[in-house]
Amino acid sequence: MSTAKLIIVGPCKSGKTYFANFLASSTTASSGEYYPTKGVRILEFSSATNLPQTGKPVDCEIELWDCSGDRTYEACWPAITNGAQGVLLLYNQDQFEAYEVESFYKDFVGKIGLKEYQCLLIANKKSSVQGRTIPSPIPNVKQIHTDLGQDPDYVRTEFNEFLGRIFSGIKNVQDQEELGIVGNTQ
Ligand SMILES: Nc1nc2c(ncn2[C@@H]2O[C@H](COP(=O)(O)OP(=O)(O)O)[C@@H](O)[C@H]2O)c(=O)[nH]1
Ligand SMILES: [Mg+2]
Repeated sequence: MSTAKLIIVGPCKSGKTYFANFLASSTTASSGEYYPTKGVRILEFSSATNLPQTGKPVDCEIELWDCSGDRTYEACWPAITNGAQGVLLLYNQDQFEAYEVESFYKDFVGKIGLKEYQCLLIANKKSSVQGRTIPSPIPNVKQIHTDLGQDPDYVRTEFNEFLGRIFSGIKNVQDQEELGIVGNTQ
């Protein structure tokens, strides 16, 4: 069983906690009330994916850190990002500022040296209005347009593909380390 630490972050009230709950349990319930996340909340769940190159199935254990986008908690961000292997950067496609998304990218992806493939941009929609296609605020980073009410299966499929890319990256690093150890002992 492989394990990964992922973070979900983005502007406040975009639907991160709702989205995280869906990923962790595949059920969603909204009372209509907004309960801001205080700092961070960690969800643990398992999932299955396939490695992109080989198609090899992988059972994975996910630690999903649902991080508040409120800058009040900014001092905690280095502790939250420490050791993360992937970031879901979620924003509300009906109400967002591109500079805010860029700034989360810098703080959560750039600062800890993650590669572009380790981030998934999620242009989320939680209202019943017609969806739009938004150009990615961060070039070279994959973006998906989501509406959990309309197409939860699409979200699950894209998330599993993201996991495949993350676990493939983790495996490559492990293989390199093992080669290094073997190389050093010869
Ligand atoms: N019906 C519905 N409500 C949503 C959806 N996403 C978020 N909400 C509601 O919008 C509010 C803010 O969502 P939340 O996930 O707490 O935002 P966060 O601050 O980004 O974590 C909450 O009242 C949620 O229940 C959605 O896809 N459908
Ligand atoms: Mg939240």
